[in-house]
Amino acid sequence: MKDRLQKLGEQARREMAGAKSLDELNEIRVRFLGKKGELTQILRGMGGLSAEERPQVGQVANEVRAAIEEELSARTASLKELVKEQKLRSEGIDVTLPGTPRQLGGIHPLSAVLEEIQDIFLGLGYSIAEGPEIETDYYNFEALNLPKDHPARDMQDTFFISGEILLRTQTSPVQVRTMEKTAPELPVKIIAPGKVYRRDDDATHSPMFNQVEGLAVDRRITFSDLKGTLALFAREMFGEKTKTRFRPSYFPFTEPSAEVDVSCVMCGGRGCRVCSHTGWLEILGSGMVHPRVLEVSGYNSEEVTGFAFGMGIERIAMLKYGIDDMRLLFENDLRFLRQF
Ligand code: 2NM
Repeated sequence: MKDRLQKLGEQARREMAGAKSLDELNEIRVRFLGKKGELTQILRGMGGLSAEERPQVGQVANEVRAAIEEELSARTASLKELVKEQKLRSEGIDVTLPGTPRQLGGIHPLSAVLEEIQDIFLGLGYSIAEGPEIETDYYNFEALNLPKDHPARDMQDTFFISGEILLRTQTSPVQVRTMEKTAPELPVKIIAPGKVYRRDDDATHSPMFNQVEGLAVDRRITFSDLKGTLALFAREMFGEKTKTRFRPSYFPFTEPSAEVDVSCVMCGGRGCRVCSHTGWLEILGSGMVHPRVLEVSGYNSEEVTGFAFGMGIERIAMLKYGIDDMRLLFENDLRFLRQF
């Protein structure tokens, strides 16, 4: 019996040492040490032994059990270590692998042009002013020297919400609101960027577009200040060689008024398709603020003068980048946008 026990112990330890996994090890443990295990079976048979033999066999059985258990815990520890190592290896990060490329977005050409315009005027000491897109008839028209039924209202076909409420057709109402708030303090030097709305829709007109209007009000502001400011703007925006040309025009809120052209950005003034072979491109409207506009905004037009101008951002972007259809700027077609 002692012999059988010893052989059993050796066999159990050999099998345990060869176990390839914790599951297999557990299966071996059950087979040898479990309730129905072989060691237990032998111990049950001890009833038939003599009183002399029993303690001796019992001692051997305990030694065999202890030896098996020792091997079991040693093998359990080494298998756990193995599992941990495998896990670490499979979850490890190879820092030498190339990264996942990310799609980078870009600045929309309209935003790029708007930011450029803002930077130029911020550099000249102007502040940025904003106001509501839903306006009153008063701020959009009346305060700008456009009384009801004035024929010049036809210049901007307007979206009315009700008799007195409308979508602003220009950002000039922001200028009036700012002057009202500032008067009688001086100076006022602001640009007003933002969306405006007109009932227009073709390749060069959209019912919604973006404008930047500028305003400088102080004592002794002259038309020379207007010309110098806008000539500088044109050079910074379109390049050092850009020439400017001022043509007489009409706006109800300025007197005198002038349209400003720049030498063609495409051909440099020699004449091409973009400038209709004139060598010039119209970029903005401007003028000296009408005394009536200054008065309703809280200034004494005998002491205070000012100049103002307005331009469409989409038009500037189209000229700068050679875009022939304004709608491309609003369609979010990546094949178009990726070109900038
Ligand atoms: C333009 C052209 C000329 C303009 C006038 C004013 C205000 F409020 F001071 F009267 N703001 N903007 C103005 C003048 C706008 O856009 C083509």
